[in-house]
Amino acid sequence: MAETQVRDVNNHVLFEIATEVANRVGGIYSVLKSKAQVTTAEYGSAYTLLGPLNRSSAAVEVEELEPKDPALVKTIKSMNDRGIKTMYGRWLIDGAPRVLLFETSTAYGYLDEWKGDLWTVAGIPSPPGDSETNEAIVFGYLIAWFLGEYVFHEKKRAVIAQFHEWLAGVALPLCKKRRIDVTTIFTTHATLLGRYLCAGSVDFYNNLQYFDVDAEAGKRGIYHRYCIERASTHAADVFTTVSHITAYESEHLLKRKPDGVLPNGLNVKKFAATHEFQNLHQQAKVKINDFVRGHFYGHNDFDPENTLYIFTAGRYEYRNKGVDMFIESLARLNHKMKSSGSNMTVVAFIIMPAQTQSLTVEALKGQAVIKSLHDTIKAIEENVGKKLFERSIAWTEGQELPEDKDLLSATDKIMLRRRLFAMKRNNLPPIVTHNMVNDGEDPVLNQIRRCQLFNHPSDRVKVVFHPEFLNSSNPVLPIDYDDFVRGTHLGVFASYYEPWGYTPAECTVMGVPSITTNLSGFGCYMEELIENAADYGIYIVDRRMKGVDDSVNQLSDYMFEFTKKSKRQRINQRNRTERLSDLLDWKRMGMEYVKARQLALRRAYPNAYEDEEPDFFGSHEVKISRPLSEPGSPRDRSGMMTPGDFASLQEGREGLSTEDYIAWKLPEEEDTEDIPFTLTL
Ligand code: G6P
Ligand code: 1S3
Repeated sequence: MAETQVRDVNNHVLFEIATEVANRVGGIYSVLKSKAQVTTAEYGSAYTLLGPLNRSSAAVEVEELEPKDPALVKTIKSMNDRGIKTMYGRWLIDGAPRVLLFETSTAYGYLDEWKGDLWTVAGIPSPPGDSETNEAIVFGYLIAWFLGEYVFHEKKRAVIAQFHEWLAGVALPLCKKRRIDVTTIFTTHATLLGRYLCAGSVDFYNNLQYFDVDAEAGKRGIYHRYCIERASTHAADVFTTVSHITAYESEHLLKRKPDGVLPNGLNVKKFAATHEFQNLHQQAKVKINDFVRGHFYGHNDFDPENTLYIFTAGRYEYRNKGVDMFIESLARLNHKMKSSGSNMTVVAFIIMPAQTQSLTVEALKGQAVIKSLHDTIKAIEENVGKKLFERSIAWTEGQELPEDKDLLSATDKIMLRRRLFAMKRNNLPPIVTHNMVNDGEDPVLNQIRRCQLFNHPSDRVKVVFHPEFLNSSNPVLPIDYDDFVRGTHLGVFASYYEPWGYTPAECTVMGVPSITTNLSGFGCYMEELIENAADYGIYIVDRRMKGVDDSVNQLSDYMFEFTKKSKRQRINQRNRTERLSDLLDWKRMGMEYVKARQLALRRAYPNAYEDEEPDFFGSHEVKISRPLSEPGSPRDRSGMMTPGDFASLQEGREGLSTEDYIAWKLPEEEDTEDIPFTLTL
């Protein structure tokens, strides 16, 4: 908490601190990268992201610059003079935010001293041998050092430091103990204990309030990490998370009620006309068709026109990301499609990186066989065309017309026979594209085995497990993730533990329908916003109130109904899905970040607001894009009194609700078929 009241709160400086700045690891990278444009639009050069330096990714993503802010120049110089290496520059993404990256290895000489200090000032233990925690400690001490020096040199402007996740959180208790004159926000994107508990087989959501958190953390060997997370939570002036479901979890596992929810947005790029994104779907689908033809060589007895591509993707967290439920539902879908005599085929992709050795020979062979067939047919096509042309120009009246049987030469026929025989195979098309390090124990493969989804010709549901992230230079499935998503028909994310869930949100902005659950932040958010969400391509499986078996049935029913749609219906639905993208745009979602920052300033510098009406949203700078739905005075919403009074987590309210945040007016529709809602601006 800040001590002085003289800092300029209107003209403040913002630092955002995370371990994934210009360094792709997971979801936080997506948050920072997609949000950069709106944040730089608001702050310009007063916004800097702070992170650890990963030289290989920074070399690609960052262009070095000389800092201009005098306080920044002095602070960096002082740290450099004491041996800390840094890189300052422009992150080469939309918005081009400034980044300052610290080479943590240059500070490891202080590690033991800092570990001792952390124990003394915050009572946080740090056992030897946990390199991830060591890294968090070194990074945290560097950030506290940086902030302390920065506010020493910058005496006029207020400083907000927003920290993402426990890995970046060590500086929070340090800022508090050292009384560094900054105001702080801690945003957690999951809780450590939540992730661990859910990955086991506990009934997590029904027992949240009963867990003995210290004991559970101890049993899992993460007590010291949990201490860092909990200290970060409690030391921050403002504590936030990404969804209401994670807010509820944080309240019980981290023992602080979040002050607000900052849902994740996306940097939405709208096309001038809807047919443009529909055309992109078609183009990307052709690339997936090519892969499928190769992968299923010798078994291409299903028509691409009647084939649907369904996929799930994400970090390999088998139970948390709902892959167990997805596979079981595919088996039930297969049964339903077979017994109803469906003429459709579903190819279900699982894109999740696991430990692999290499691509399989069989996967490579499939693509090679089809490529040879393509090349041969192209050569035959040219030969036939040439012959047909020669015969035609030599033709005179009274002669026989050129006959197709004379056009194929013996050599052409032999070449073609060779290619056809090369496509004979005695095995079924493989499930997995790579050699797995642990094939026999891999949970995804074992579940597929248990459900007997073996790509048999009679199966209407085929499965392809691609245990590596996609990229366009892959010889088997050469396509980038975004293009792949566009080319599919449906994304399925049956998560059990999912604080937000970017994957279905990404589907939505690309106009691809998706199925998610009411245990994911995104699912709850959309359910709250849209009536009859399924019409708009947002299907939500109930994993909260239903038993597992019923949830699996609901998921397979959704997929089965989807297979019955005509092409026309699919095209219409994609149009509607794509229109929802406005809901997920940072231009709107970013408002919650604005509110959190305002709250942080008010808590640290109450005197600066003494003469103002408690206009929490800062009416001078910030435009409110929509009215709030619930009445109540601004004071009720300001969150200035106690943590938890802000936003939806208010005393006496039952369950989780997003209505305090989002008050979208449902439409007076011009065309009810096509326009799901209009936004009240
Ligand atoms: C887009 C394209 C159409 C194509 C359709 C296929 O809408 O603009 O030309 O026919 O996709 O849809 P489907 O759901 O069968 O992949
Ligand atoms: C977390 O990443 P995860 O996949 O471990 O943060 C993401 C960004 O906020 C979020 O979308 C996701 O649900 C969380 O789980």
